[in-house]
Amino acid sequence: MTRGGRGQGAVVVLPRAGRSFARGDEDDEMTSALTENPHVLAFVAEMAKLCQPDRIHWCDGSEEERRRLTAQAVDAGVLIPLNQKKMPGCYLHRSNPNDVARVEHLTFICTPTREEAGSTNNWMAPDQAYSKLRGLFDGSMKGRTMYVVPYIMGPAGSPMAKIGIELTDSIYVALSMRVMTRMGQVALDMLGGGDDFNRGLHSMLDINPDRRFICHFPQDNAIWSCGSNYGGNVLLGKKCLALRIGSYLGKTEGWLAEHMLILGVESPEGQTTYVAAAFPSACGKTNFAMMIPPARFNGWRVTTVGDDIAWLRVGEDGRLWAINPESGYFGVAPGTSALSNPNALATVRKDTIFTNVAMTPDGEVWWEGMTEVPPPELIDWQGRPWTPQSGEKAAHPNSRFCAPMANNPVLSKMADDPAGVPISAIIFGGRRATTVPLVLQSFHWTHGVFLGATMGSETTAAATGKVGVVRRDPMAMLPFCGYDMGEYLAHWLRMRGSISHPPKIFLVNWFRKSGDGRFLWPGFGENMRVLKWIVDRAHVRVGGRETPVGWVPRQGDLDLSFLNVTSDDFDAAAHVDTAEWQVELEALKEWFDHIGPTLPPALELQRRLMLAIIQAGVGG
Ligand code: OXD
Ligand code: MN
Repeated sequence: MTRGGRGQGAVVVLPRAGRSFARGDEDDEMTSALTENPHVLAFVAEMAKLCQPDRIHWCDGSEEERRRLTAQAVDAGVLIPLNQKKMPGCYLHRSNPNDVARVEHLTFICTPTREEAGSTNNWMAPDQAYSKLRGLFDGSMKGRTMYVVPYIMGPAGSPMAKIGIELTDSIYVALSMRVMTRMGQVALDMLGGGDDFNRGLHSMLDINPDRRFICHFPQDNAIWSCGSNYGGNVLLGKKCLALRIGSYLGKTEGWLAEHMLILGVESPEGQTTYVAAAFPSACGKTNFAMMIPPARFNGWRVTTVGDDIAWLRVGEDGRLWAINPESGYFGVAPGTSALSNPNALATVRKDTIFTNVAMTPDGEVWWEGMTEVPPPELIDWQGRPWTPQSGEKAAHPNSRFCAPMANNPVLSKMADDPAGVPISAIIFGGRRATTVPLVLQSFHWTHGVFLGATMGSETTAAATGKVGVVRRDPMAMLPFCGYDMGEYLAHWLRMRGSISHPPKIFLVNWFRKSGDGRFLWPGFGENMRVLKWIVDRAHVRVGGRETPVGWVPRQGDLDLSFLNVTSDDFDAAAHVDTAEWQVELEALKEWFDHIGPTLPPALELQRRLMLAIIQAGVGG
């Protein structure tokens, strides 16, 4: 391999005779790379030798490159231009109908031993995974371009940021990574000559579920993904690096990679309090992160730092500081409306790549829940004519928007700050029809970790045939923890030792129902009322009532003015029913047994303590 000076025709000649690769013009035989970093060049050369692409394109992340790749994607039918007058820079991608979501059953943590991956992950031995996938990658990019996508997770120059290089044969991935990450030359500049970067390899192959594998090698800081072109499986910076590999790095380096939004709550006096919140996938994280407070909260503002992922480190001041490693939103489209999230609608009006939404005759987008009355005719997510009488969904239920965070009207001015923001409160949220009150504050860190470790959502009849079965999703990390779950919870407990000013921890549940099946709480912007109590508790300036399972607000503690909720409904939403909690705490034994022998004893003791207190009839 040879190379010249950067910007002066740097050349990378790969072992295949006569092949050399470049920035810009892919047909040029002798062209330049964007870096002299020998580790990066060796990685690209080795993977190109395996995958045998016809061309290699080094992404520089420029606007000019975006325009050129977009035009190529349109020519190739990968992107469909939307109405450029009404939605400038917006495009629609239709995925293969067999490839519309993350595939947890095909996602593997490839640690040397099964125990390191733990009882909640699929495991494959690294040698076996590499050899199986090497067979699939062999020659997989013949006739295709390999895009070299250097990217930063986190603001450029942040001590909390990490660098990745994703090699992919998907132009959709290259363009989406430019939205979701700080991509291109900026990442290579930050890396310099270093070797500390995530090595990601992705090939769509023939988009066949039989050849679909998402493999993580935490010890190698590597990800190999094949057979899919769906965001969560292939935008390797997101779930794969920022959460699965990130959580492993966090354990070994003493920080936390979490499935959490980050928002700022600005008071009328100008004080901003930062909050991180974990909710399971598709439970309204993006809506919460962009919330518009109700009219009653004149002068209050919520600003978004991130909508999906938080990296948290202890600062020199002993507080927990968070960055959002992403620079865009890969949000679920259905249900996003002027009522649920006007800021998201504004965000996706330009420079957005939509996947599997429906298209109006005028070249705009539509999805279920966007408007109360659907348009009379549409092209559905599979490109077929659709009318409300079709009897099928126009947009796929997991259709997505991929939009730059810079478009968000309520983007926090701290979203790009390399230092991150100090977190005063952590919220865990599940979807529970019973038992879990509207909001609960933990007594202390260990109790808070317990609440996070046991959060869950009830399955619905439609999904499983069994109502009321709780799927536990600790810290909303069940599909995203890159190592053993018990060790992960132990890491959370250990972190307390280095946080001298820990955030307060809360559990919320917007989904509690009355005996006759009504939601007791309106949700959406009204969640601001709960958020304000949380912020006030974090600053120790509002009251609450102690119950055996945590602190809850009393009627007067939460601002309920101009709210269409009866005081009976509020009481029912906030109620701690000790009989229900007894059942809950007893049922948790099974979940803890499932986590296995690495479950921290402190969490089992916490369970027994709460149970003993309830059985003794104390409080309630
Ligand atoms: C998810 C997502 O599945 O953010 O959690 O896409
Ligand atoms: Mn998510």
